[in-house]
Amino acid sequence: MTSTGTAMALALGLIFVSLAGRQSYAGSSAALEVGFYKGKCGIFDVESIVAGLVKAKFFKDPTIAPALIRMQFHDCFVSGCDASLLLNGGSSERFASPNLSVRGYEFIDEVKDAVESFCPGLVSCADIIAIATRDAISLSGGGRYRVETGRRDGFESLAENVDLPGPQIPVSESIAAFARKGLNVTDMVYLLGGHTVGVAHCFFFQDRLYNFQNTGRPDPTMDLELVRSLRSRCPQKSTGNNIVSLDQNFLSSFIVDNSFYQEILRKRGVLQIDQRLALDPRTRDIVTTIASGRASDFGSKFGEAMIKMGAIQVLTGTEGEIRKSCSVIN
Ligand code: HEM
Ligand SMILES: *[C@@H]1O[C@H](CO)[C@@H](O)[C@H](O)[C@H]1NC(C)=O
Ligand SMILES: CC(=O)N[C@H]1CO[C@H](CO)[C@@H](O)[C@@H]1O
Repeated sequence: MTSTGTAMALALGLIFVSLAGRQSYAGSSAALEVGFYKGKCGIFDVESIVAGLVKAKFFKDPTIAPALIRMQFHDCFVSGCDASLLLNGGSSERFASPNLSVRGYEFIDEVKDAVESFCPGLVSCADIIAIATRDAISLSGGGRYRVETGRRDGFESLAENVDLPGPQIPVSESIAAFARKGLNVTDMVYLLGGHTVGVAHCFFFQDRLYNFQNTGRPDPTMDLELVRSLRSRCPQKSTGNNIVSLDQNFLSSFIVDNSFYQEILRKRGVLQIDQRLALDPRTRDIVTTIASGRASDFGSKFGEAMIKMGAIQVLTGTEGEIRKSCSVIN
């Protein structure tokens, strides 16, 4: 935007605010804030309602944490954090191919139903994803960040809009993809630390195990022990539906910590992009720093990066809507 454009937008924003009073916001000029729902649901506290459900779910199934982390990433990277990922329908994001293994939809619906019963029409599905993800990360040992809220839900979900990076992406292209979302290289390296929990299907890395780039050999950047163990989980002629942990330190495959970075420095990254982070001159030093630091330092920096990712192209104020049910536009 030009400086005249900015001045114009600011001026219009001021006029709008002064006409409409403090209740309204001038479209996208409203920002997210910590505790947006505080005091808006009578005697109930929205974040506590969500927290209770996440906790109960987490103790039954800790894999809800990686499911939610990945869900927030996919939602935010495709047309902003507006819960468009949750929309049901033939050509929606939910059915775009890289998304097929995104999990946690039913859980978000469950949380939404609970929140609706306490305070109907108040809380967006996009905020439910953000709050629940923060809680799940905290339960997984990742530290508790001050999640921002005030998002509204989007109206559109089209499978064609999905251009998420694939696991074979070169670092330079990944940097560019994150830059398009306003995230820098450091943010990117921290966010890929999301791979400190969760799993990948063989399908996404099997090319590295047997005939890497038609060499007839495995990817030379992969530790041979790891090649052996991944081959046993992912036989050459299989459909690729088995899963393995993204963090190959088995003591911490469910813990949000910096061990993922230590693993990739040992050539034990499962996805090609993960391994490349430890090798590329643009990201190597950042990886080394995180790997050698204290796990709690990673926790707080990862939280900051999640907050930044959670603000990508959000709808606020009078934009978008508050869906009644997360899978359908009102
Ligand atoms: C260049 C960027 C990225 C690529 C290419 C990528 C790719 C992948 C792939 C291929 C999988 C395996 C999916 C499956 O087999 O079901 C995966 C899983 C996962 N990704 Fe990423 N990812 C990227 C960035 C991120 C970011 C930024 C986050 C979050 C901050 C994230 C969080 C996760 C999590 C938690 C899982 C495990 C999901 C589960 O266990 O259900 N990823 N990713
Ligand atoms: C990237 O962004 C973070 C957080 O906004 C900031 O602290 C950091 O200095 C930036 N790094 C670079 C290399 O620009
Ligand atoms: C194209 C693609 O990524 N498809 C995968 C999506 O997830 C399912 C279920 O995990 C895999 O079986 C597909 O191969």
